[in-house]
Amino acid sequence: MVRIEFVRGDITEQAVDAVVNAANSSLLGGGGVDGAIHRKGGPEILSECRDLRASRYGKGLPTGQAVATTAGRLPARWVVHTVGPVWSATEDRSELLASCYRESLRVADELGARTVAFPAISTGIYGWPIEDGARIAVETVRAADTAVETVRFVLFDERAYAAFAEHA
Ligand code: AR6
Repeated sequence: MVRIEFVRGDITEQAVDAVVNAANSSLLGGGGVDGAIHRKGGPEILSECRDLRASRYGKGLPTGQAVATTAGRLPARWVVHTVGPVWSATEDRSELLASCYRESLRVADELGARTVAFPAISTGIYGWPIEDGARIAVETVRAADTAVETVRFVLFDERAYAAFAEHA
């Protein structure tokens, strides 16, 4: 079973095998976690993302899927980019959010990663309510069939930390 940790902090500072990026389909950067990862990781990550767009993902990375690059100047070895769903009050997109966690762990398994740090995917710019986002994140990771030994949820503020810690 995966060991789950909750910490308050910045995902770009995590010395783990892989950090997960809450990206968008373009893979070409944005704000929030995505902006921080590209800013601190440097241009190498973006260059690999451009290559992915030119090869496997001409139309962009679909929501709920994940793909890896190296991590440039970050302390981690790899970045796993995943695209969370935008929150909708009228449509249940929970399965797509769960898929982000599952697919990121599947990619981490392919890389041979043993420690993976996740942000609270979709709960920032994409507007997902933090309590629900936290529940889906923890339940999905707990149920995942993976060789990853430790998953660290890295929460940026106290409210997000409290929402995740509910599920400890
Ligand atoms: N470390 C950990 N968590 C963070 C950090 C950080 N450095 N920065 C923000 N958070 P978001 P999304 C928290 O907006 O909702 C981008 O433009 C934040 O408080 O990064 O999936 C992409 O390109 C929130 O709880 O991701 C997409 O267009 C959580 O991380 C879009 O935003 C996720 O917030 C993706 O939106």
